Amino acid sequence: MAENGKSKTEKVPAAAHPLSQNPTEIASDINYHVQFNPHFSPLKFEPEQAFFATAESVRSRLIKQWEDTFWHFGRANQKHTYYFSMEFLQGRALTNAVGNLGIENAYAEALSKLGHELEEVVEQEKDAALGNGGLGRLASCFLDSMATLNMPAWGYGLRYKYGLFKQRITKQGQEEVAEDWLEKFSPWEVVRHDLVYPVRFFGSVEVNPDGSRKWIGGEVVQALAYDVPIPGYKTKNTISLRLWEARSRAEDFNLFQFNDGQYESAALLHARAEQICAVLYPGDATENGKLLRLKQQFFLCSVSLQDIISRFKVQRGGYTWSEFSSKVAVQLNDTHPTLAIPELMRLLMDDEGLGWDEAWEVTTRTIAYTNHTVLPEALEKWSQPVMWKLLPRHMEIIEEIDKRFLAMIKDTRPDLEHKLPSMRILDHNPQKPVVRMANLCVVSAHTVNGVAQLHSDILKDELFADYVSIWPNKFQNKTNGITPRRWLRFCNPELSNIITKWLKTDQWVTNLDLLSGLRKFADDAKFQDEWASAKMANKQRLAQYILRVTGVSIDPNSLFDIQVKRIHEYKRQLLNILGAIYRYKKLKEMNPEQRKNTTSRTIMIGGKAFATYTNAKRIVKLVNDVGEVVNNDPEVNSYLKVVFVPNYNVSVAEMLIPGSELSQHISTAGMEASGTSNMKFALNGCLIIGTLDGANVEIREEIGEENFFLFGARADEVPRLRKERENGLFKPDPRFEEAKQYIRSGAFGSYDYNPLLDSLEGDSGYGRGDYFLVGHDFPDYLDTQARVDEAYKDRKRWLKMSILSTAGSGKFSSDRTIAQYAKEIWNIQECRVP
Ligand code: T68
Repeated sequence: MAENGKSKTEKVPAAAHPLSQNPTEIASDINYHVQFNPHFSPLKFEPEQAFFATAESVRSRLIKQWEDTFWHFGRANQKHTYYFSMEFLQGRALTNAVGNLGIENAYAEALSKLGHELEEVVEQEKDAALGNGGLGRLASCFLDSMATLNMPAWGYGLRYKYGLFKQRITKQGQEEVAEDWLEKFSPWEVVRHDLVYPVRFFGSVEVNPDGSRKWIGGEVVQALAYDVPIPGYKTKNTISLRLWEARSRAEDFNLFQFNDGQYESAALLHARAEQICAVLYPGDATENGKLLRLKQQFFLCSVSLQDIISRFKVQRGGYTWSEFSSKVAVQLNDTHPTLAIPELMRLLMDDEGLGWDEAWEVTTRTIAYTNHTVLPEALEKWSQPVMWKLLPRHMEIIEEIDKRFLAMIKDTRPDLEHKLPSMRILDHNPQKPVVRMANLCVVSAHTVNGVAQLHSDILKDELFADYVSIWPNKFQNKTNGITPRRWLRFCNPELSNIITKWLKTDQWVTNLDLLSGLRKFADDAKFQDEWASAKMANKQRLAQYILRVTGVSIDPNSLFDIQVKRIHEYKRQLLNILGAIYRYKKLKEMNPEQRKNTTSRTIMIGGKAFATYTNAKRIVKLVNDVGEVVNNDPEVNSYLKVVFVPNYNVSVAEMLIPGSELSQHISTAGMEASGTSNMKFALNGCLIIGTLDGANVEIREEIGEENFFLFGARADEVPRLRKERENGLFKPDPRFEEAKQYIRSGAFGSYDYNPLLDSLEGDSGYGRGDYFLVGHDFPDYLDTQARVDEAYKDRKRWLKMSILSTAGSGKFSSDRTIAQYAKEIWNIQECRVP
């Protein structure tokens, strides 16, 4: 490989690989992989076999341009960005790869010559679900944009064996099943056997005679690199997602014990190493779980930094450490990789011999931090005793950073001294001494950013307000974005073709602002008809999918109303389902004539609940129970269906979003940092009902307020409304009481929903009384839904709103986001492979 500039392959030309666009030659290449690179017994050539052979054929095409990118980046020796993330939610790769390479049609034709259909073959791929939700998917969209914009950048993550669990719905509600995405193998990754680094845990700190310090002993595991190619769209640039796997060494296997019949203890170190990358986000309710999670975080940080430093050192012409930050930018995706800060300090001081000041200068100029949440329970705090045990040298360094921060405040900002208890990195609360990771990031990073304007404002005005007065220029906003390739061009070819036809160019795929050119056709009857027929085709496809996975038949002529995201009380799926329950009750009370005047709706809700989050799991159960009753009620089921879409993931999203007409982004204002599915829905011509929260605010600005169904309290009203509720001053709307009472009456079965309903009234895990203000926003929500029903009856008006949603979505391309990070945070330039 070209990594250290010493590869032999540069001189010796590789055998020419047929990079042909000719379907017959591609078919023979696929056949070659079936025959000479077999993974299955020779007689089968089912869609699954076709998938693996096709993916290998595509990967071998990518290898050349991938290697060219390595070489080119190495030679250019420009500054690189490394995106550190515990999560990458890649989804499937085949459609994206052939689409980005522009060989979709050739591969489709080649497969048909072999008796297969590309659409069926791509369905065989398992989603790479190495992430939970928005944060992980954002990282994957960013990689696509970095590659497409020819940025010298790549991603670092972990190669979890089990990604996010598979969700099964049973009579009891959600059941989690391990998702083995590597069960067969991943055809995309390339293992780099030459890239192995040691990572240490536990042990102790030794003081050398010269006073310098060294971390010794403990447990050492090996980190091995697996690279996944990330092709850019219509460019040769193909960057890497480098995923690390933890391994033990052969000598860690105790042969003596094994021969003595002690099989488990013989393999103890092997088993411990394997645990590190066994699962994404292991439950951290137990001490063991916490320790494992911390080990994962440190493992990612330590090995990635070692890898970066070793590359920095071999870069042509020698190096000086003061240059490091002009060659390397590290972006921390939330606080999960915060340990990169003390680890970089340690590597520089203990291994490279730099003094504190020099190491601090290098570290703080290199690292930047993105915050993705203001929810107090999601701001990571690690127990000091656990950290001392696992990472004794890092705790010394963190203590020193904390000490110097205190001294700096005392010296230069005595006015802030009384704020120190909350601003410090170390919280020495005797009951529970912790390290506050967000504070460590804010103190150490050169830039801190939020992910939507409102969120960044809240960071500056509330969460990090005290730091702003010290470092006013440290804080920025970078509104999230989504890749238009996956989220429109490839998932919605029908609409994409119409857009290209009317704009007379497909340049919008890399310049999404061009979509604004659709505005002038918003009233054009012919354009509207084409737009509507694309939507209808997608709705029909979605209806077939829903029938297949749930057994529920839904009417493509009804309004398709979708809410899909992780299940969380702040995202308020409960508000949605209470609205559905109210709608059902009213339909029941109407006579048949009255019902005929209503707008038929299909409400689809999907998402996974964290395995130990009880209220979220109750919400999943409630949606399913309501669906069971409503969908089987012959009196009303042609006017309302309620469907829980099981196992929501990236590929399910690619099916749902193109067929959506209304989507719900209804979090309590101030709580959703940004949201990114709101952008995906709007881009696909779906109207939004939503609160003034996260990126909804900017979406509404871009598409026009008349095209957005706004309701609910504003973020600045929330604290006062919460106080009112706590003090018992809130008077609920009778419709809210009616909906809750209907559940209590047993209309949806005998499951005890009282604890869930109590969270809307009495005490809950979040304090007294409806912390998420479902009751407060309910009447406005119902009234706004009534406006939606009216708007849907006016086909022309609805289509116009839909067109204007797409036309106004240009800003939400992750290409725009990445270009801003590159210019305003990383200071990196394009590096295009010729
Ligand atoms: C999301 N955060 C925000 N966190 O909730 C969302 N994983 O508003 C935003 O659009 C998105 O980030 C991208 O910025 C998450 O998805 C996690 O998944 C998470 C939280 C804690 C630990 C692990």
